[in-house]
Amino acid sequence: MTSLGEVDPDVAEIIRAENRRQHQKIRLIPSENYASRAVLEATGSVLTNKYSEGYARERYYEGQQQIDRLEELCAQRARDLFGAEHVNVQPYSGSPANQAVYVALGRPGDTVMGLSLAHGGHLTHGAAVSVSGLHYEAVQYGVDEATGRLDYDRIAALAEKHRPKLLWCGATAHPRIIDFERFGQIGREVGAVVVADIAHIAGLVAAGLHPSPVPHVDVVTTTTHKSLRGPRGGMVMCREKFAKAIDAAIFPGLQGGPHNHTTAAIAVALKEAATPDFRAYAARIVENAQALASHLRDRGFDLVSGGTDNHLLLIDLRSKGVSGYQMAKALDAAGIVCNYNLIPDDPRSARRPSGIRIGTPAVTSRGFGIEEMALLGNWMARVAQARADEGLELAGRKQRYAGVASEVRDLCDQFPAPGLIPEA
Ligand code: DSN
Repeated sequence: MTSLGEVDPDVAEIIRAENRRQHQKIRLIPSENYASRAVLEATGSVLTNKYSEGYARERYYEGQQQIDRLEELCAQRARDLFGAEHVNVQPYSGSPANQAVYVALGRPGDTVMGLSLAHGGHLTHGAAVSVSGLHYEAVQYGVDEATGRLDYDRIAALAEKHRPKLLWCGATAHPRIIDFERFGQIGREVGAVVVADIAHIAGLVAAGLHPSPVPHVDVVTTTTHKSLRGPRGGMVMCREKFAKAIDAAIFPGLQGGPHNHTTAAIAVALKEAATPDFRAYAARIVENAQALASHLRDRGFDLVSGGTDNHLLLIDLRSKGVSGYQMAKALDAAGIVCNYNLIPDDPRSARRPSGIRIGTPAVTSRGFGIEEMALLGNWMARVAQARADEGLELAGRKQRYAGVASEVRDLCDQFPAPGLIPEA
C-alpha cells in the first residue's frame, strides 16, 4: 500500500493543513460539523469503486451482493430513526434531493411556494436564481418584520390565493421551531403537496428535540452532514404513495449511480444518531446556542427574532457599526469561522449583507459547553469592537484579532474534535 503522502504530497499537505484549521479554529457555520472517524472511514472505503444504477435487486450492473445489503440497511435505519414510510438514500446532496421532489411531483410552470432566501429559506425553495425559481412559478413567503418569526395566518392566506402545487417549509437561516403540523394543515386546505426540508435540523428531529414533520407532511428532504453529523449526502423520505415517483425521479430521472461509499457512511451516521449519546449531544447543541444567544445579547448584539430555539443564530450587526462581511472576515482572522448572511428585509446586498449566521453543532461535537459559550460571546464582542473602532489602524486591528486567535487556539487544544487526526 502506498500512502497518500507518498503518491501525492501536494494533496496530502492540503488535507493536513485543513485538518489543522479544523482543529485550531472555532467553527460556527451552522451547516457544518465534525463527522466521526467511523463515518470518515466508511466514506474513504472501497465502496467508492462500485457502480450500482438502480435499486436493490433491480440494478443494471452485476456484482451488487454487498451494495444491495448496504442500501437496504441504510434505508431501514433511516425509516426507523425518522418513522418514515419510505426513504430514498441515493440523493447526492440536499439540492438534488429537492430537485427530485420537483421532478417527481411537479411540472415546470407549476406554482410552488417557499420561504424566500432573503428571509432564511433555501435556494431550492423557489429563489429566482435557481432552477426552482426559473422553471416554476415561485411564490415566496417571508418572516414577520417585527418578530422575525413565521406568520402562519399570512402563509395560509398566500397559499389560499396562489394554490401552489408544492408548498415548501424548512429553512437554512431561521432560528425558531417550525410548525410543520400547521404547514400540513395549510397544504391540505389548498390541495398542495407539503415538503419539509429539514437539512439543518435533521439531528434535532432525530433526537426528538424539534417536532418532526414526518407525521404531518407528504415529503421530507434532508442532507446528512449538518446536525445529523454524517457524510455529505441527501435523503428523501415520503409517504408510500409517493415512493415510486420519488425513486424514479432520483434514478433514472436525475442521477446515475449512487455513491455507495456515502451510503455506507450515512448508515453509520444513522446508527450513531439512534443512540442516547446522540440525543444528549443534540440537547447540548440547543443549550449552547441559547447560552451563546444570551451572552451575545448581554454584549449588545441584536439577534433576529430575539434568540433561538434550535442550533443557529442570525445576528443583525447594524447596531454594531460593521457589516456582516466585515465581521465574518474579522472573526476568521480571530480564529472564529462563520458566514455572512442576509437578515430579513436587509437593506444591503447578499454579497455585503448586514448579518452573520452562526451555529453550535460543530463546537458541541468537540465538547464545548456553557462555559465555552461565555468565552465565545466575549471574543465575538472584542472582534466587533476592534472592527468598528475607527481610531484603529489596520495593523492595530490585526493585532487585536491575533490576540483573540491565540486564546482561541489555546481553548481548541483542550477540545480535540472527533474525526480529526491529532498532529504529532
Ligand atoms: N449551504 C447550506 C447552508 O449552509 O445552510 C444550505 O444548503
